[in-house]
Amino acid sequence: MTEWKPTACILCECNCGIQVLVGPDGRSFEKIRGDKLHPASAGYTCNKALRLDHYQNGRVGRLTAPLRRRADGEFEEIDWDTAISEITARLLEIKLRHGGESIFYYGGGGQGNHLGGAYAPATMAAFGMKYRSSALAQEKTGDFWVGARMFGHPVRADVEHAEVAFFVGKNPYQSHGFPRARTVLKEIHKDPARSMIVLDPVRTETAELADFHLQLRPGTDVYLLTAMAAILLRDNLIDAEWLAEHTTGADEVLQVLRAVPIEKYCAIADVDLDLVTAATHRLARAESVAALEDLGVQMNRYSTVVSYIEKLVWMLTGNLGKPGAQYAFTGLAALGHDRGHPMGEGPESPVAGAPIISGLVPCNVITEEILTDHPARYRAMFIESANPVHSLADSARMRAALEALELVVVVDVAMTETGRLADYILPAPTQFEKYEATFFNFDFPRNIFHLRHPVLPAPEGVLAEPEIHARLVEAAGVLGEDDYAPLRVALEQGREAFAMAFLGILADPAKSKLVPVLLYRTLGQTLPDGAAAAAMLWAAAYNCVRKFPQSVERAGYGTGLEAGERLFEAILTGAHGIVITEDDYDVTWNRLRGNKVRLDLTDLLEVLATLPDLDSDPGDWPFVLSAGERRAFTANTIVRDPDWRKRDGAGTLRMSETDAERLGVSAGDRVLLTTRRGSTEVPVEPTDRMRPGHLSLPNGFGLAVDDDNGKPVQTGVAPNELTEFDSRDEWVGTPWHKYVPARLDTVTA
Ligand SMILES: Nc1nc2c(c(=O)[nH]1)N[C@H]1C(S)=C(S)[C@@H](COP(=O)(O)OP(=O)(O)OC[C@H]3O[C@@H](n4cnc5c(=O)[nH]c(N)nc54)[C@H](O)[C@@H]3O)O[C@H]1N2
Ligand SMILES: Nc1nc2c(c(=O)[nH]1)N[C@H]1C(S)=C(S)[C@@H](COP(=O)(O)OP(=O)(O)OC[C@H]3O[C@@H](n4cnc5c(=O)[nH]c(N)nc54)[C@H](O)[C@@H]3O)O[C@H]1N2
Ligand code: SF4
Ligand SMILES: [Mo]
Repeated sequence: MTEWKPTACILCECNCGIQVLVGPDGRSFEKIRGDKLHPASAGYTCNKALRLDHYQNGRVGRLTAPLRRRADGEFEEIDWDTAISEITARLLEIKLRHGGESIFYYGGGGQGNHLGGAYAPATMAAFGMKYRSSALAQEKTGDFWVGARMFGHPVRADVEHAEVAFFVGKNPYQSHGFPRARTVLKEIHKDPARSMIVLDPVRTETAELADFHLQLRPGTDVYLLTAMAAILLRDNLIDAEWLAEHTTGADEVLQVLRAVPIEKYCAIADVDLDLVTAATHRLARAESVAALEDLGVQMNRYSTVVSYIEKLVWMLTGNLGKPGAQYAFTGLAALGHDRGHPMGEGPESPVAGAPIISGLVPCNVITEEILTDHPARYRAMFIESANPVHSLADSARMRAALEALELVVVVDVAMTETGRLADYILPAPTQFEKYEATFFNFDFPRNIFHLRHPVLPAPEGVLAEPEIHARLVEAAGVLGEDDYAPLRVALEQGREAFAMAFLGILADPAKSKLVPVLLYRTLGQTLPDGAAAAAMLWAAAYNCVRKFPQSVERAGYGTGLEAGERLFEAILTGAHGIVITEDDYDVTWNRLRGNKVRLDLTDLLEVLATLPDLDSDPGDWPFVLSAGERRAFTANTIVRDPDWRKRDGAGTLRMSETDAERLGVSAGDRVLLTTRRGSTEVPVEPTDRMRPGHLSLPNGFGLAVDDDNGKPVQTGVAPNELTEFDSRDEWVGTPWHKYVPARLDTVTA
């Protein structure tokens, strides 16, 4: 029992490799350390990984039997056969009456678990489900859409090798987003030849390490970034030759930038013109700039337009396809890929007619798709590994929407805010009790993948997601032994024969969507150590070889059919994570549409050309609330046990010292925080890091967990009790959680 086992931290998209020492009780993590053998994190972890025992063994409301909600609202335990057959019957019945497209799929994985969600498309196909979404459609779809139109392939920033790191509404010291973030930030800070530029209204831990902190007025990034782009043009810092070689549409962009009132825009953003100029010149002088934008702008005014102008700033300075700049990455899944349809020409949601980006319905329109008489409204929801009642805008409205549905099925490890409203909850093993992986693999030039092996046995009564999907698909009557038999016969002759038989299935449109379960029930059964859930990765490995043959070859897997098998074998056995592809920086150009970048997105340029003066009268709402900040002890709602936090256990409202003084409150005092949507009491934390007029609440708080007497106790404020579903991006519908108009009142004790 006392041996270090490799796995990964599941609390953010970095998924740092860790090793755990399981205690003599066979279930607790006695010790956790960074895994030096992990190819990306190389032993690094942040403070959070070391407290993962609270996810595994804490007071979380763990579920170990399927639950069915009774008419009186209480849950009762049922056995798996009953759960699967009842859910199947009800889904089929809804399909018969309203069509499978009235069953909406949500989720499919949080920060550490995407393998189960990879099997969900089979369930969707079995019941005719058509529409889906996930948390990506409340943060990243604007970025994906703009990226798809400009590049035709998702790109990422090589912060590690950049001369200048440029962070726009991102605090990597807390939120990470690239490997070994804190180490890399400190390296840049210490190196006089490198610089860091940060756009953030808050003096974050990252801003403190920066050479240029542009501490702008919240929600004004579009002005500041447009001014920066205009300064590039005004001061002759644009490499016209490079643009002519690698891009189209530069002239249209430059024409708009020529007319920008630079001084006025800096004044609107409330940042000193000289500082903006100096930062822009530093960026333009650099050999390489790596830019990361995140929620500070993606959940804020002009979000999609900001995603565009942010990319123009580093494109106009030639920062693509070279070390330390942006690159087009490989991967086992097409995460972040979008077709880049012009607005109105792509797929749309059935009721609201909202654009579907990267296959995802905007999260903020989900309630509109349900709370209506429209005949095409969603009637049921299948929610896997997500907590939308807590994580999506306007929790009260989300609860009303779930209650209006005929059927809600939730797959989770614990009782959650969303689970409480489900008709059925199906319990899954934790991420340390099963094979698991994520598709957040964006590394470059060596991209990695980590199939984590279970480090603990699963308790009786839970079923891993791939098994749940297989049972549902079989119960729906679309797959059975007759379908598996020929594949099993082929398997006996070897993988090559299996690959051939499998290709035959892909040619049959009715069966091709059921591939995940077909693989799971055939190839999966032959994989060692119960690794059936890895079966999908066999197809993913082959797909990776097909899409990136040279990159896979360079990583040492050879070519053709053999490369697919060798890559899959390496994934299966590489318990510490492995390198899947190796590139050179030039390859980015080959991956772009037409090998060029399109700079002129005319619809978005039009917005940049006609930015209004900022409205200055805040009316009843003198504060801007940033609802959902990443802090030292936040991790979405993955760790439910409140005791996991070593600090900030209450989840304070941060505010400027000036505002605190004016209100007459000091640290720990409670105030009444009011938005258009709701009111709540919260303790304050005055700090000189905040601008006057700006407030910040942490994310991931407000979860209710039973205390020792079985009484649910809520810790902190659930941010989305305060947010509105219709406060959102004009283009792709992402929420403006970082720009919530708010008011504060003192409360008398
Ligand atoms: N500790 C921790 N790390 C996490 C997570 C977690 O829950 N906890 N969650 C993970 C997930 S799912 C995600 S998506 C990422 C998100 O990672 P980030 O986007 O980095 O996290 P946030 O703290 O939400 O927002 C980033 C910054 O935006 C700033 N901001 C607010 N308003 C504005 C504005 O008007 N303009 C600008 N320029 N900035 C503004 C905030 O002050 C904040 O510092 O973090 C991941 N990592
Ligand atoms: N106001 C506001 N709202 C926000 C944000 C914000 O900044 N402000 N941030 C948003 C962002 S960027 C994101 S990404 C979302 C995240 O929100 P969600 O996508 O809802 O994801 P999580 O909070 O990570 O919840 C994951 C769920 O998975 C469960 N789980 C854990 N392990 C497993 C497993 O192995 N199997 C299964 N089936 N379930 C498991 C957990 O118990 C939890 O219920 O929140 C968003 N909401
Ligand atoms: S929370 Fe920290 S340790 Fe865990 S994956 Fe993210 S950066 Fe790594
Ligand atoms: Mo996120």
